[in-house]
Amino acid sequence: MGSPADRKQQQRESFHADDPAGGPLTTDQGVEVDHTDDSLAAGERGPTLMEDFHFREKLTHFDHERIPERVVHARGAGAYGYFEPYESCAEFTRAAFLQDPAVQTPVFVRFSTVQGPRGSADTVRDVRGFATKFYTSEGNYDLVGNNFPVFFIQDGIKFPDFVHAVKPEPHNDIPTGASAHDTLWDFVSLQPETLHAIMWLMSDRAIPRSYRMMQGFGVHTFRFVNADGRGTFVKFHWKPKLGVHSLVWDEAQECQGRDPDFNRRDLWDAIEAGEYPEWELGVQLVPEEDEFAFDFDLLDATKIIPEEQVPVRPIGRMVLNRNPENFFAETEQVAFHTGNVVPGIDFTNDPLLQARNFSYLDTQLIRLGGPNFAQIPVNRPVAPVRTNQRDGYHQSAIHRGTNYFPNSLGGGCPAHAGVDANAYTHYAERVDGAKIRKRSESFKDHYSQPAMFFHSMADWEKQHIVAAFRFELGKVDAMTVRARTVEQLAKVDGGLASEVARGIGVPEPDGAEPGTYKLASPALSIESLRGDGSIRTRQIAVLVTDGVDAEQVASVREALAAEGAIVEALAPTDGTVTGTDGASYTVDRALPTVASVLYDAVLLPGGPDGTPPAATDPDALRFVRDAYRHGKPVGALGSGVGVLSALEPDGLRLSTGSGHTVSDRGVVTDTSPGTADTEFVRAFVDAMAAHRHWDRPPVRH
Ligand code: HDD
Repeated sequence: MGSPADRKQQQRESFHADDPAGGPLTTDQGVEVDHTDDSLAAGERGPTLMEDFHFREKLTHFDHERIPERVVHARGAGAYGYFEPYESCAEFTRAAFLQDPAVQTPVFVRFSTVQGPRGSADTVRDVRGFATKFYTSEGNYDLVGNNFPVFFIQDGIKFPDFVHAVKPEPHNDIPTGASAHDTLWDFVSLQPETLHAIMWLMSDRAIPRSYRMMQGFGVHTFRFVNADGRGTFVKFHWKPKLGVHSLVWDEAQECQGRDPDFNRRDLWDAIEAGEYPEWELGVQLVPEEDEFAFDFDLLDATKIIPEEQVPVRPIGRMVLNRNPENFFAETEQVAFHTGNVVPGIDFTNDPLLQARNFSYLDTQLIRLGGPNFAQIPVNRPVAPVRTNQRDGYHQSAIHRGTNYFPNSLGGGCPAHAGVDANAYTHYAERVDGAKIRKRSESFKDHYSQPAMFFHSMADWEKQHIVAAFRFELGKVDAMTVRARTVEQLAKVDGGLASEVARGIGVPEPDGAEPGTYKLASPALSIESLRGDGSIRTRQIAVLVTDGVDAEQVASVREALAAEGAIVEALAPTDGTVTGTDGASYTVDRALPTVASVLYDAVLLPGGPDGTPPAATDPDALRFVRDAYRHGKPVGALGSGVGVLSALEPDGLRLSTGSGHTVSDRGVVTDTSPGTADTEFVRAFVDAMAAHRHWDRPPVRH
């Protein structure tokens, strides 16, 4: 304790509401209660009495335990951690938390999906929120971003329209957590400014493997302001140390049933295990004089600045190392607001950002029930707060003294900060214009960047995008909407439009041209974002049964664990299996309680009697087939290799060298009996580092 990063933790601890002395149950008024299992009644079988104040208080409190969920981003998971800059950014910004590499700033981050309600599944196709609250020495700074760098609309006045369109349809509240329905695509087909974000939504970015493995973006162009008052345009990027990895659509859908908490659990477990997720903060900086140097408008949130044009400069790193102690108190009640800025960070006239600066404060008032939500522990700055704001619902402070400015009776306190102090000063941007309700012409190219995105994808990414469009539009009942969307896609890329059209029963567009923007931005492909190449925290399933070569399992398990992977032994039932040497081997989980979609790779050990241990168990066979179909690494040793013949209907043509390791498109085998050698382990680790193997026939995702 004592480092700047601990300040938030110390503050939180002062709010802990547990009674170390362990006294008896009481009412809210502190009256001790001896019995809470039966209500007070007139006779053993008689009616409940009104005077049972304990019953009434208990039920009343319970009835009020829920607050309105967020209108968007309702489902989320959060964690605390810290941020530290690599070096001083004083040249560009005076923000205190970006000055000194020795100073850590506490943070709270909440990741979320957008469309679904609080109880919806994690692995839906959706944007992910990536909101960071920096508890800086100069007050709270919120970077309320997403895992896409672009948004669906250009002006916040359209936000209610967009959200109404994507949310479940009003008559039947269907679908939950999904965009594959008529109203969203109706909106998209009529509103081409959505197309760039839609391309991201149809890509694998919309089904992240883990919150720990996705990028984050501030989306808007913001403004850094240095101590001399000089402004620099800035775009924020978070880059995960573990690289960017995604699920396969078929797998994501199954995951929704097998473990609706897949991403939430993954974040929680990693932090509990001390595998702290880490991101690098990068900035794209554009001098003010270059405001018009681009063929798009910097104020348009449907555009990126290609990294090849303005490189991302790493300025610091963030580590999440502490789970919340109470989901409701912290993750549910955290209140983000784009308007929470600190000296040195300012806005631009991006009309989406301007609207957000209104909306977030407004939403917290209804969601958290009044104007005092900044007093909730998770929202409290660690910087001192001195205001003349008073009273209101849920006021928890007992203010004393004067409550107005200027005053003499309170000694003039709180006084204005001095001019040379660290007060927030708004950037003195010159503004001159007629009042007008009109979109700037510079916002009107809606096709070049979606085309650039598509052209920047690897072939497998393009295939996934086509499949996603076919899936989504295939769920749309109105054929007019399907056809109109394809017409829009034709303006992005004729080939894409034709391929989608062929899958959804609408005519291929006439004379569709390939996209006009031929430039590619390789940095957009997941291929370029593999991280440090490690397999840390990847989950490997080892399928075991009685007769398994226990020594082999133990050695390979140790080797993989040394690489930071999490290895679990799965068997048809819980308990133990008996290994070849007669010793018992502990099972981590019973197969019926898990599924391949919850793991990153599967390993089939051998048994000396020639019987592949997994060969006879239908759950195990399904497990292996699913892993293979989803492009995951499959390893097999000794007689375990025999199980892979079950994959022949899925297109596997197994080439096994005798007695040495063969690695082919993520299938790693070694038929020799006995302990796995280092060559096998290395090949399996490499196959896992690649995450998925898209070149397997047939691809059905
Ligand atoms: Fe928003 C929540 C991100 C546009 C209005 N938004 C919310 C959250 C994230 C974002 C991550 C969840 C915060 C949390 O975890 O509590 N929103 C974005 C991004 C946008 C964006 C990256 C575009 C660049 N949002 C946007 C617009 C508006 C809103 C244009 C309204 C004009 N957003 C809200 C909101 C929410 C919200 C209604 C719901 C709950 C909340 O704010 O606290 O005010």
